[in-house]
Amino acid sequence: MANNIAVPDIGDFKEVEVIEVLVKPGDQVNKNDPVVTIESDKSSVEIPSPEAGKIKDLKVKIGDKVSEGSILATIENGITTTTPEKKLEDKPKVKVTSEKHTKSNGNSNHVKQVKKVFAEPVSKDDIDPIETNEWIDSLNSVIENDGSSRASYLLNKVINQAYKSGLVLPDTRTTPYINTIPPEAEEKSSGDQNIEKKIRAYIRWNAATMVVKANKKSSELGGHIGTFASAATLYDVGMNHFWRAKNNKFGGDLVYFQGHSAPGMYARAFLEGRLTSKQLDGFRQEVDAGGLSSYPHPWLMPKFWQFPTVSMGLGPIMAIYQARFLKYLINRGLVKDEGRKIWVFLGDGEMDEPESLGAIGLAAREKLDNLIFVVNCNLQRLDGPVRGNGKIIQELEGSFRGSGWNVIKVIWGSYWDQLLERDKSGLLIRRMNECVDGEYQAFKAKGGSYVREKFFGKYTELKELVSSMTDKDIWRLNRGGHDPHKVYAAYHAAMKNTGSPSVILAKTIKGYGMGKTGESVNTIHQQKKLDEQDLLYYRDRFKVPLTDKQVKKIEYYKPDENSEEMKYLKDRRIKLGGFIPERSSFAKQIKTPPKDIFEPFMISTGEKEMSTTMALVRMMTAVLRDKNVAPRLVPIIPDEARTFGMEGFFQKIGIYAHEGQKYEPVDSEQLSSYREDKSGQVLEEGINESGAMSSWIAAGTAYTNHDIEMIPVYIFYSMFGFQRVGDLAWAAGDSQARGFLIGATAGRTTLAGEGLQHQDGHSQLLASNIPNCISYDPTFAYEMATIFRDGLKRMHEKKEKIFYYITAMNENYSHPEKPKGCDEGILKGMYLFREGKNKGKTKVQLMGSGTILREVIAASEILSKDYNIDADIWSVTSFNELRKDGMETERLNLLNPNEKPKKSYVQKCLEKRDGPVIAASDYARAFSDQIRPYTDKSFYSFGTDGYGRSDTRKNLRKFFEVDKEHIVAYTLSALAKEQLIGSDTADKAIEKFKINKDKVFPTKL
Ligand SMILES: Cc1ncc(C[n+]2csc(CCOP(=O)(O)OP(=O)(O)O)c2C)c(N)n1
Ligand SMILES: [Mg+2]
Repeated sequence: MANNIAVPDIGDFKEVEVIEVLVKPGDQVNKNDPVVTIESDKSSVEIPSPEAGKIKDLKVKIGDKVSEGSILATIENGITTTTPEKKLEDKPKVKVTSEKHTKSNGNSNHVKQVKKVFAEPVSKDDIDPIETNEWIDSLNSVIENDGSSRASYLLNKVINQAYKSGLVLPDTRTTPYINTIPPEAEEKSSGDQNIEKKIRAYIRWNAATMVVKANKKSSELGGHIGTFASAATLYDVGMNHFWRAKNNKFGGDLVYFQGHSAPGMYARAFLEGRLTSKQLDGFRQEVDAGGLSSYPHPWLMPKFWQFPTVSMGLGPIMAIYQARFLKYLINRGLVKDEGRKIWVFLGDGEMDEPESLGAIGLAAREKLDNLIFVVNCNLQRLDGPVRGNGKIIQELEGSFRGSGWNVIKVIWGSYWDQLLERDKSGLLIRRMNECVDGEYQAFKAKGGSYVREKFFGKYTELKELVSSMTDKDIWRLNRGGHDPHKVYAAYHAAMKNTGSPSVILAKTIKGYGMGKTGESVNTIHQQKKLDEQDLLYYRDRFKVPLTDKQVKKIEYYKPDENSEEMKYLKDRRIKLGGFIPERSSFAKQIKTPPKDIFEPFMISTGEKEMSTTMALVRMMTAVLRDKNVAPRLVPIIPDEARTFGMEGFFQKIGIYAHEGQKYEPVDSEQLSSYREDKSGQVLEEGINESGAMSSWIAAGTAYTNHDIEMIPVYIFYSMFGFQRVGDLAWAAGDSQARGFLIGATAGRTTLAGEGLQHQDGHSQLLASNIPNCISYDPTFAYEMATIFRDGLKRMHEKKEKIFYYITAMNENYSHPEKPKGCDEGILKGMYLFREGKNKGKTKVQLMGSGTILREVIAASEILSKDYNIDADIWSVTSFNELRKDGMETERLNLLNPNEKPKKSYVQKCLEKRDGPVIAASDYARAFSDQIRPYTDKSFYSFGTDGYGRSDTRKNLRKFFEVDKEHIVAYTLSALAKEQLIGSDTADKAIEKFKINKDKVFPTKL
């Protein structure tokens, strides 16, 4: 028996056109296979078959109008429901993730049994200290007898009861200013501390000397010494014990190194034998081959660095989305879950960047337990203290705990343990709590007696506590971030934490070990010189086995290959799978989808109007039918799917949600219902361009970080693209990310009715500044299709180191058939769209890009009809690409004065053509002006310089003088100036079109 396939609930839409029929009688279809595509004036959506079976009859053809309930086809061997009311049940049951959940908010640290509660000092607010102690004793006894979980449970119960009784509870965002992990709960390292100490000393030495040496060569060169000096232990413990490299058995942990600690990474790679002393000598001298890049730049050292981090704040947000993307790949079944971690090293000053903290909520919400932040809290940034009057560690603890992170504070080193143990009154912790960072900084710059007086000296009991210690002993009281035991325990706890991301807040000293010249002083950040005395001090401080003579010659130190240090260092890395950092890719290419997928876009749309955005979305839908490409496509949208007509993707491929969908969506009856799924494909980022861009970078670099080629397509309001996230786009270029950025609603007059903050007249210019960004501003669907397919081929099949920026518009118009032989021109940046064929008439070359090409075409018709002017019309798909070709050709010619000059592509196109060039776009004039030098013809640019404003498209084009009337008038004026026609004709046209000569130039309005 045959059943009907009918149009389900499609919301408010009626009489929607069928634009594709995807089945024919006799076809065998599976449930959910698309049957037809329908398109409203904004979006297209596929209608899936509600059951498996054989198509019997087709009831519609292309061009038919359908509404809810219209019969599309009949199908045999199944039961059809015309409305997808059972859809929710049809779907695989939403699985609530089985990710093990532990309490967050700082309660989830994997520490062993906590044995004691630290005492509090007697307070004047305590009206009954005996009673207070009874409570504390009770707690201690529960911890001892029943364990920490039971103690937490009881406390939570008591707190909840207190809330119910209406008590105002103390702010618990922060914990006391002591280590999160008590000494008795620390996991001990199995490493040989003596050897590790020596290795660390050599790395410190080499990192400092490479900076000093570079600076000796030229004061323009140098680098940073103080930062790595403060972070050396944090890195070394990771390198010796935790970070697993990528190899054929394991995908590798990903480590984001703090940008200006790069010398430390080079210094280690030198000991590992991966870099030579000659290469170290070339630090920051990158112009000739063999030098080392100033900071982590994959573009400059593509086999070494993985992540560009030195623009502060980008590392943390990119890393969060990296961790999220790894979970996405796992949940979509594209990579194995191997327990890989993403480690991120950050400065405490860097945490002031809004981007640094901006996405920590997402990390907690998505339960990114594969993510570990290490914030090096040396209390200083470039100019001075990060929080002189406060405590950065406490502040960050509050922010991260409040967001649901697992916070591990590593404040005090082991030498403090016994003091804390002996501090029965709690006064030491009180003193630790009350000192501010400005004081802590000074304590480490001014010596042991200063600390005795200013820190311990405040309370007699504390002075007493350290009375048997010498000033040297007091000076030796170390900070947590310099104590390998404490760091090891923290890393270990972070590695074991599940259900939430972890942050380690490690207290260190900037310029550690540099003595009076550097340690903890405000000027250390920029110190790149060390004189002989400083170097001798540094050598002695870390016991580097170099003679005075060697120190004076600023030699590197590398122990004998057979030394225990070298064997140990290499052995550790072998055990951890290889070296870090290292950048490689074993990803397979993706075969470009066949041309016929794009054929529907090469023919005229006839009367039917659509926008280039709709055309692109249809292309993506078509590509999703290609089995090779479909799983690799990553559509990324910042809360604008409906704006761009992409809501059809919700049902088709689902929205990624790590916990699936725990609710029945309000629109569950509808075809484009909001479907979240654990294996969903769309990254719906919400109103969050920086996050969306970070997702795009993660997906665009999956070929190296996860050895799988992905095709991210990020669609956004073009105004909120490069202008908003320009620095991330720059980092994407550096990272060699591959994929498409789609600036939708582009153009200053195309996005009508929105206004100054929305109308983009310069994103193309911003894109043009990124060297490996290929950008296009197409007008017609066939141009978009040609560009999109070529992009897929160049990036994902040929693996070129480029990414694409394509502007798309929301203006609906009909699209012509693709003219013959224009593929090359479309891709190079311009082609002859239509030739003026009236021999003998005055000639002009009209150029247009994006939507303004249509004004140009209309202008050419007026010019021909009313003024007998014959225009050749050039569709310029990329002024940016034309300029690149022009620059290169010009340079080549200037370098070869004896040779016959080569011709730029613009010149080749125009040389046999007559008349001046009139170029117009929906962008600032500088966009089309870019090609002015590459033709010897007179050249006039028109564009949309100035702030946008809300109005109709027609009025906006008039205002910016890019409508057909202005193009006609300006063309006539230009021809008059060239003395090709009389100036009266131009003047009369200005009058005829009512062009106000007194109007102020738009940039001034
Ligand atoms: C976006 C950005 N702004 C400014 C800088 C310049 N800069 C480099 S390091 C630095 C200070 C860093 O302090 P912190 O984050 O505390 O790192 P530390 O060196 O103390 O570990 C500044 C301002 C930069 N690299 N990026
Ligand atoms: Mg700092």
